Amino acid sequence: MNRTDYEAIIKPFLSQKRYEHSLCVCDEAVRLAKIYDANEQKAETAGILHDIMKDIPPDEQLKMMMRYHILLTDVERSAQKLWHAMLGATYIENELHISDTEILNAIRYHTTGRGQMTIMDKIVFVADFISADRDYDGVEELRKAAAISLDQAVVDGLTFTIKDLVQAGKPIHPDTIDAYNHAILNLQ
Ligand code: DGI
Ligand code: FE
Ligand code: FE
Ligand code: FE
Repeated sequence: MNRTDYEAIIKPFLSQKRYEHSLCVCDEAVRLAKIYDANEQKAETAGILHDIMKDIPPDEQLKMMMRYHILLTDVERSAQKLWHAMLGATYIENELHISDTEILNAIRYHTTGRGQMTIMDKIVFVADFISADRDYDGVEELRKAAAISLDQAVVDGLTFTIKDLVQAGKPIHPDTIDAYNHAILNLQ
């Protein structure tokens, strides 16, 4: 399957806006893969598919996760925004028959990150932050960071997310903390 096939697969699942976001993340992931010497084809596939489950209503996402026997921790159950990443990776493995663990993990961890992130994890994580459709305070700084150091951009993205979550009084997933600690220690 190629990019055109995946575009047709995700289209019915997503709003126009989310569809365009997915294409932008795909483009950005391929661009980063070129700069940082990673597998461009895998970056393309992971980028385009990363949010495939994002627009499924939460109650339906829960039902699907039960069907796939995905068990949720208390933090995961409370953080609905994490579901589409866990479910997305499982859906892609089971229904699209993608078995490449680099692609599956990059999708699985695109929202939280994780300790010991692979180059593909980092590429999709950062591409999701700096894709052309993104327009938040600080995005230009993050784009500049990503042009210089992928690891710095991962730290900056995680810092952004963690600050936001703390400010909003929301729980922080252990993978997010683990990702932050590993990424910070990596820089030093
Ligand atoms: O799906 P996207 O909107 O493109 O982006 P995403 O999958 O990175 O989701 C971002 C959201 O996920 C944002 O609202 C913050 C939330 N999030 C990320 N890490 C954590 C988290 N929420 C909780 N509760 N805990 C986390 O560790
Ligand atoms: Fe997402
Ligand atoms: Fe660890
Ligand atoms: Fe996204």
